[in-house]
Amino acid sequence: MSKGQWYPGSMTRAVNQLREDLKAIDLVIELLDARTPYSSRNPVFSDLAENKKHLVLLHKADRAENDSTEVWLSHFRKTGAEAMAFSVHRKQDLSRLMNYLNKEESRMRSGRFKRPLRMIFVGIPNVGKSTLINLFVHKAVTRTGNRPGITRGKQWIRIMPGMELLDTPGILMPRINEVTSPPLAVVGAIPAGRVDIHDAALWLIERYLEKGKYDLLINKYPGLEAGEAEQIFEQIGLSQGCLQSEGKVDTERTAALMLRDFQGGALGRFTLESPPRQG
Ligand SMILES: Nc1nc2c(ncn2[C@@H]2O[C@H](COP(=O)(O)OP(=O)(O)OP(=O)(O)O)[C@@H](O)[C@H]2O)c(=O)[nH]1
Ligand SMILES: [Mg+2]
Repeated sequence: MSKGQWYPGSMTRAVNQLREDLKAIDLVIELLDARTPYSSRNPVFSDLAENKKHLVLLHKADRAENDSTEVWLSHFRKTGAEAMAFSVHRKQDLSRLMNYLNKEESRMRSGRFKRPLRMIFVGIPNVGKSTLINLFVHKAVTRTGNRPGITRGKQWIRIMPGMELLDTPGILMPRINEVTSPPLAVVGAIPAGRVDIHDAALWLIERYLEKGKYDLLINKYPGLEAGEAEQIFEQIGLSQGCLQSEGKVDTERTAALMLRDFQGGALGRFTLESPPRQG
């Protein structure tokens, strides 16, 4: 098995679990990382969520570039999906989401079944599922008891009258291949042990060069001179003191530092991929 693959067993288990959970769900809120919407999407999921009301949230939008997020939103809307940018750090995003949920809730109320709108957050690791659930838990009116038909141990959180959220997120494994693994490693969606983080860090430097945003790297790592990605990487290792005992640059430590800096926002707002061109 190549370094980047997930264990197929856990993937199958996760998918089966999600299929079970979805039976009770009216609205699926799919979280994608706004910096890498393509790679943070799992195509298996689209099949599972067929026939369900479905909202795409481009999450952590405070870390992505606004104009790129707009391009991604219109891309999703062209494919017929409902999509919204979101950040837990922006009050107006929460209001927009609440407005959307209220509309859905009143549709349920006036519909045939007259029951609460039930929803779930789904997404790949580290995309922000728990943070969003917690945000709603704080707003929650009550925690409701277990309901039949749902895996034992799970609870519905009544976040508003007529609106219930499953307290356990749907976890999707990202699909990992040559295209998706660098951005997924950069945003922290796959554990360092499963990818070559040196490759991911070089890939990241290339993206900054390609977009003419080298100044964002210099901001964080002063004194960097121009060069190829590998040379820049070496300079970062040297200047940040990521060295082995013989004074050589410690590749693993340098790469880990860069990914940490990116994930912590120290390398600025940056979108890692663009939507496929429409023909
Ligand atoms: N900048 C930014 N960071 C966020 C946002 N939402 C969540 N995060 C951060 O993203 C990291 C991961 O969030 P979690 O909520 O733990 O993600 P998760 O999807 O539950 O992750 P797993 O449980 O590993 O699957 C945390 O450090 C959060 O603080 C956001 O809107 N903006
Ligand atoms: Mg979580």
